[in-house]
Amino acid sequence: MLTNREILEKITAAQKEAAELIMHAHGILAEIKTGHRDVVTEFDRKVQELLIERLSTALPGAAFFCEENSRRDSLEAEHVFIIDPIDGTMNFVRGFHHSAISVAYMSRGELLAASVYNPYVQECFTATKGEGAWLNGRPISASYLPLSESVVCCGTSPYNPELADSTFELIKKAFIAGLDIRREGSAALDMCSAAAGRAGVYFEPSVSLWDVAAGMLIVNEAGGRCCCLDGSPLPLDGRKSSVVAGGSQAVSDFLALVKA
Ligand code: 2AM
Ligand code: CA
Repeated sequence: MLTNREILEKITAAQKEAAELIMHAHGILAEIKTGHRDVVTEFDRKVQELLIERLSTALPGAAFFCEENSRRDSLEAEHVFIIDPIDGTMNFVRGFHHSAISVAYMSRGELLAASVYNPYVQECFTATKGEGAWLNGRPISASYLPLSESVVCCGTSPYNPELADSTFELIKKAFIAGLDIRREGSAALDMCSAAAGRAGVYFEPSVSLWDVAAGMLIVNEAGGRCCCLDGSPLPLDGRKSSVVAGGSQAVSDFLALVKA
């Protein structure tokens, strides 16, 4: 049986191999999934296939819960990998160079190892349960600052434009209450910015489990807090949810702002 650290090593090795597909991608064609803002490319599928292949070899019989098509196994399996092969697909398609490969390992409903790798700047955010969170092997911690001294990362949940009014109202409130806002386009990397204390808070009104599963463990292990916009725990059963993550003071300030 592999330890959580050993599983993390298998994940990061597979991510770094798959990152070559992203870095050498050319002729990127976006195919529409649920709507014109929700797209996929052949590279999303190739990265996912490579990760499934490598991680199945590392942990035979493991289940997979992935963003792209085919694999949505049970999240209650003893060994399950939650994969977003390219988080920030629109950034990837448009050449913004801000996307990540996000992989979480969960066993019996508990997140135990996680890695988010941004190949453009070679930043690898990792965590194992109870052991801490790291950026390229160095420990990271969430911010201790209040919202008033925080940069706030936000997401706009582009696949749900019906949420736009409430989202932009909240973004305006956060801009006024905090230092400034950022909208960078990858939920997984926004979670890691919160874990590393770059952003005091990240929030988005609707995300999928594969967008944030790895980031959840990384934020928690960095001493931060993550929850839904109403303060309830983030679901791990595959439902979409809202998300708030960051340093505990800034998150509680932000939750008060949501209610105000
Ligand atoms: P993707 O790039 O893998 O598709 C952008 O707001 C971020 O949130 C990206 O990480 C994107 O993932 C994801 N995302 C955007 N809109 C979403 C929605 N309505 N529901 C779930 N995830 C969403
Ligand atoms: Ca995603």
